[in-house]
Amino acid sequence: MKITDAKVFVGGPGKNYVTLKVMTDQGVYGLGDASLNNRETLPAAYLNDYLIPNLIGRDPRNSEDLWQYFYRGAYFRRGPIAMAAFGAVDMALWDIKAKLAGMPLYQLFGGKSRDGALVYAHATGSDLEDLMNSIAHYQALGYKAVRVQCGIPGMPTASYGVADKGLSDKQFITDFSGIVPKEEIWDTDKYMRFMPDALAQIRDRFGPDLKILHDVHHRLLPREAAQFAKAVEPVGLFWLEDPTPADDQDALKLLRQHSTVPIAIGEVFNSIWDCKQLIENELIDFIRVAVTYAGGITHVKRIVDLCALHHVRTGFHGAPSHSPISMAAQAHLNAWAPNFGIQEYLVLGTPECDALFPSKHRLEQGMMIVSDEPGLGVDFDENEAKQYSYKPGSHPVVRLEDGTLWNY
Ligand code: KDG
Ligand code: MG
Repeated sequence: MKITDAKVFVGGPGKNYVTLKVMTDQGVYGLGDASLNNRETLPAAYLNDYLIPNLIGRDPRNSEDLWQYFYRGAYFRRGPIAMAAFGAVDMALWDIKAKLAGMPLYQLFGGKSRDGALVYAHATGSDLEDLMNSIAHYQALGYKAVRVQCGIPGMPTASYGVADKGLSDKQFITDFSGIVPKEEIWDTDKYMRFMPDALAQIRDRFGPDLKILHDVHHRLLPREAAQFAKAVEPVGLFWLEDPTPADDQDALKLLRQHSTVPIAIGEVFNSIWDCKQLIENELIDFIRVAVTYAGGITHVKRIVDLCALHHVRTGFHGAPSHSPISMAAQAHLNAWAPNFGIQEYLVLGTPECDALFPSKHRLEQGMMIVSDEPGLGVDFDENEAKQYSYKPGSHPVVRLEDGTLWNY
């Protein structure tokens, strides 16, 4: 069996999805997602210029060897661009393998460990009342877990994860008004004064059963993060995400000495080497990697297995950056993983998105039900894709009030 061709498509409804389609001489094809948010043309170039020319003629069933070939074979390893490109190839090869087996992908990992996978939605409010309404909205839809992000009184611009009034949070991650990022202002003192009490009020309003998550988005220093975690301890968060910059694997030691709040980190990691120390030292409770930027199913499964040895559960990244292809790959991992925790899931199911990526994966009462179709269980309609093309966009850049650059 041989790979005969592979194509990359960039574009989508309101997003620049990077979709890979790998064709074989037996008519079976596989799909992959390399959508590196706001840097989409780069994994597309890596695929077109380096990986695809090296895929043609190879046996698609040897996904492990091909992964090693691209990773070890490239002298300059890792990094989000290369790992997103390998990730897309890897997803496509697993898709082909499971289609050849006539099985849903999770069967190749060891079958299902659960009927449905708990997901969380994003509630957002420009102020606390607005946020309470947003949480109530998701609860009414059946969600059992909600990430809560709130505008901070006195902060000159919106804080992380907060949509402008009237916009859903799907629309704020990428600003398509140009390639030069907008700038936002961050003030740690105002955040530290407001947010712990806001979280306590949310717990009081919604009671003990709602699973509440909060994302600090790397904005606190280690000592501040420890103080914050200690202050929110009585709220009983499901997790506190990215309290410190993710590059520093030692930063969480201080927090761990002061708080037992569950910590989730890793959406920006792209290799097992970025989280090995965090996992082995049991400094985190949830791993946030995604198949999209962390080398696909082969590499993420390796991370999940290491996590299982250290009581770390999965909480894969599922921001709207990812296309339904990587969300499908994660749905299969979630169905299998013995150490599954939760899945971030932002409803991608607009009619345009469903038309571009038809699939039978579905959400029921806040749980993701994996499709039983062979392969990843998601398709890609090339005719639909013709109406979309790449649009430049960016994340905001964050500064302190005095102009100092800060972490987005
Ligand atoms: O592209 C950046 C987003 O993926 C990120 O800001 C989303 O932090 C995020 C989350 O937890 O979903
Ligand atoms: Mg996050």
